[in-house]
Amino acid sequence: MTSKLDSLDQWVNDVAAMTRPAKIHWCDGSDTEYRALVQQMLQSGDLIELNQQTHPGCYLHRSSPSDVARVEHLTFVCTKDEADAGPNNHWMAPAEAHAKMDALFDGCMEGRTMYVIPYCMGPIDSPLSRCGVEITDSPYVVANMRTMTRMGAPALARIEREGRFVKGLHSTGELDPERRFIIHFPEELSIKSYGSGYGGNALLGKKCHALRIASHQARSEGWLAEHMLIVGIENPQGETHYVAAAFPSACGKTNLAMLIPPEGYRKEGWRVWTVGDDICWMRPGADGRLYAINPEAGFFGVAPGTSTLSNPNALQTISRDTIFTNVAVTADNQPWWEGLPGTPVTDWQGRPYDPANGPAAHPNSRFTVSAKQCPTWSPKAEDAQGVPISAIMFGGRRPSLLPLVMEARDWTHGVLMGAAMGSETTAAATGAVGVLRRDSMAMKPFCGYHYGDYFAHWLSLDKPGAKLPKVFHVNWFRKGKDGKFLWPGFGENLRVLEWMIARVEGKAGGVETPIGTLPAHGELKLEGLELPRETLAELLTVDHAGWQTELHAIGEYLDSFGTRLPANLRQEQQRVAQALETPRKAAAHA
Ligand code: GTP
Ligand code: SPV
Ligand code: MN
Repeated sequence: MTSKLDSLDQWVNDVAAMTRPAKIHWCDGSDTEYRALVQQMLQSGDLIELNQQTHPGCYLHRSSPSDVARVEHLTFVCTKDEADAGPNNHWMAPAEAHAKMDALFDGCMEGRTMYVIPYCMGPIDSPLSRCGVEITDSPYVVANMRTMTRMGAPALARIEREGRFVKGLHSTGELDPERRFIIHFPEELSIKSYGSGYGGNALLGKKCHALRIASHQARSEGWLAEHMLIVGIENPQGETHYVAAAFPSACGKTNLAMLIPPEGYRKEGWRVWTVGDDICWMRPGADGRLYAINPEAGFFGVAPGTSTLSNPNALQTISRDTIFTNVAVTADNQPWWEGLPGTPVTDWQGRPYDPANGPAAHPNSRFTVSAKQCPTWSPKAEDAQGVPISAIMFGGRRPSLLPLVMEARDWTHGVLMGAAMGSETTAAATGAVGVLRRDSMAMKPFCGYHYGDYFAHWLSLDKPGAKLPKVFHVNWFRKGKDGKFLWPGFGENLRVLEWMIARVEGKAGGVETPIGTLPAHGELKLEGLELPRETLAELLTVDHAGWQTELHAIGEYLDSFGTRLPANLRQEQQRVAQALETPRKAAAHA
């Protein structure tokens, strides 16, 4: 009998014949292997040792200054039929894309080591997990994949059992932005990435596999692969509700996943459990509820802004055994970024720090760390069955109009809320920052197929027997006339989550408005928070005229998906638009 690994061996041989490495290394994921890789990278300068007294096991990596974020304009989804990729993706014909990439890969590993990384996305024994193999010439990628996935021998054993895995081929190449492509072949379960060593472009298990390829697979298999955090909220009675939240890149997923309750809540006995901070795979269980796993094993989190005030859990998590990418360094060789006390002496490019050159740490500088080091890491995060999801939240950076929180009246309305999501762009991708764009379900850069089909897939989960989560939309980023955030955010967001959970449990009445249900007067607990009455009123106001304009824009946006847009989603948009035309009490808190 031929082994299921034959196809893997065959592929590895084919890739080696094309890239012509000096050596092939099969990664086993062991500590010995990791230590050897680190030593090698310290010697080559790929890693710089940080202060081992204050930050044991911590290293700094400086990427090429032109390679600091995902490159959405160079990211392609190559389906046989162009229409299947949708207007939300860049497309190339598969044959053309293979030819283009193989020309770049030709001989690209000469004189170097080719690493073969078997990995599992999700707990190794979970039926919801999926495996892949990444081939790369970057030891930095290997070190990061070891932290971000279950890499090595157990994954290889599962691949041998299942025979099916996602093939990812990566080479750092010359780091020339003109010769950089991140290419997906969802129908072949394969990825080719050339010319970038950065995060989402190069750690192929993450956005390429766990979102673009997985979303495509999930559609045909009846599940969801989403750009969502997963957090457990335990009340003083010891009951835990799990919530999944889709916020666009650099919009607060890591922060919410590691939330520290305000003092009053802590005294009452509320606790928060981190299950995931970036990606969520969900599937309907036998009881009709959605069960979720975090396919990742680590965090690749935004460094700037991470502080004892904003995210003490993250700060504690990254106090040891962490790889920092593109942060600044202090005089005593500690990692530094904007938001931390102290002063930097060296910026992210290794130059003496000069404010005239911009921030000391790159705005998209990141830390890579094992999730196990997080003080609030949930034991349920390793549960093969996943956690049941009680509520789904959507949210983005909306400086105006969008209230602090609103609840969808049913699943269809919730899908509309997700589809209509907008947010100001951030430094997580190259391009302009602070521009409002639609980012449906926070998946604009990650949905591996036509958004119209994706919305239809979401709607299709609402079938007899389904016990779907309640859907909410939140906005932590509403600004006042002075340009400052109206809502304090961070730990205080638990107040909003408590209301949501009360709604799930049928313990809060809410106020119905045309755009959804908002907290009724007094339902948001604000004890211990100095929030002026007028600010709260502003956060919970429904501006009818503004919303009419918004609904019109949402309608136009939905129409851009053409005939694949599900008719009932457009009808839902019309229902809300019509409800807004009926004069009503303008504000929940008037
Ligand atoms: P990716 O890893 O890029 O997918 O992003 P993420 O969603 O995990 O981003 P993260 O949590 O690291 O977001 C960081 C940014 O959001 C920082 O600029 C934070 O200051 C800001 N942020 C997070 N939570 C809040 C909040 O409640 N209020 C406000 N105003 N800002 C917040
Ligand atoms: C994001 O940009 O949403 C990230 C970072 O989480 S990356 O892995 O680079 O995609
Ligand atoms: Mn992300």
